[in-house]
Amino acid sequence: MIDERDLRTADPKIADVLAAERARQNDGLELIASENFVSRAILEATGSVLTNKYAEGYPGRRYYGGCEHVDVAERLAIQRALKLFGAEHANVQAHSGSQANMAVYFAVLAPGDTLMGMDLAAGGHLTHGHPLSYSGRDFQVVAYGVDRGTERLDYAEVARIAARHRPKLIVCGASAYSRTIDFARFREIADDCGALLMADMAHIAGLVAAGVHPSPVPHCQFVTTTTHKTLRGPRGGLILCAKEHAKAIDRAVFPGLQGGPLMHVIAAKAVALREARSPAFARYQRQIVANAAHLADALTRRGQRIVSGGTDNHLLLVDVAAAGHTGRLAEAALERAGITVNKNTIPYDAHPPMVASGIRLGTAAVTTRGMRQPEMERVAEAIAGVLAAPESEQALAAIRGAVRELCREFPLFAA
Ligand code: DSN
Repeated sequence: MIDERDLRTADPKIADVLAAERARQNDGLELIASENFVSRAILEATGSVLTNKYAEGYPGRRYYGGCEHVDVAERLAIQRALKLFGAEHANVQAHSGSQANMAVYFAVLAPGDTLMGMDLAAGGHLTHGHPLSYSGRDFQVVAYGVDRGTERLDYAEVARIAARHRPKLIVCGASAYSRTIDFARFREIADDCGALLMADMAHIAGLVAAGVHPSPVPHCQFVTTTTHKTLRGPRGGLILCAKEHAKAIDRAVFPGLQGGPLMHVIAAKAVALREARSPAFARYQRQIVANAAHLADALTRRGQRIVSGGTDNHLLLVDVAAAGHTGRLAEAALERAGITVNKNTIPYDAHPPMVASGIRLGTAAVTTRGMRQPEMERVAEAIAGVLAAPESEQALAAIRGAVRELCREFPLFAA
């Protein structure tokens, strides 16, 4: 028989970690743009007996016996992903967004081929060709950024770079870009230079599912995403592609990159993909965007400079260097006030990423708690207060109190 003791009895130290993290999440303002809080149903699936099961292969074609139940979960996850995003093929096994991206590269590129992606410093992602990631090591990388004046994508410049370097694959999508991405325009650019197109929609997948951001699916041969950001599912990856690439993608994931899929996570992905079809989820996504717009506006009214002047999606970048700070200092001071953000480079940043001139704020997690525009006003007041006195322990303690009060009005967990 299995050890039936609960975690508190079996391993008090780890139980303490869970309890402390639960309290941190409940009492603090979570503004990290890539984080969210999953439903109880998703937590239940993630912490389930499905973690015990090996299922290498795909539904109906496994290398292990006893897969009849996990097959149902994986098939449901696939069907729901296809329906939600209107795609032709879905692979739900990628353990993460990074591995989803890797699978696409391995499916269509050979070492030394040219990959074009958005520069990390301009808002892209490590896996879009950064030299410290596999994507920058195995391929010839060409990067595009944003326009210095508008701090937005300059599609004419992207087209010029693509025409000059003729990449085999262009990656669009970003980790710190607050404006709508024109996927149709990217497809024209890719077609003109003979490239395939991949969108990494990890940040905006929930918005896309709800029709709040244009979908990359009709325009891209490949779309990758994580499932845990605005999509509000378990931590994991997902790949959508055109039928003609289905076999290559499935082979790249397994046996190319991964062994056994995480069936408990796949079951939780299925739950999340079902939740994402509900009218409540669409309302939630609209509120995320309204909250981000309000937060950008409220911070601007309090003298902060927002990169590109605002936001169209769930995130915004605040240029804290404009007020004489570094992102590192701002992140640490906000943390002391109970507000979790991450320092982030801004376009053409003079500082390296570990220092950075900006902070990135996202509204997906606070919107899950039920916060709306009036609360964004209070959040902006708290952030502006911290940035006005980042080294005053007294000011930070007072703001910490106000943050705790706000969070207690919007509890995350039932008592
Ligand atoms: N680490 C994620 C983010 O914070 O944007 C991207 O993978």
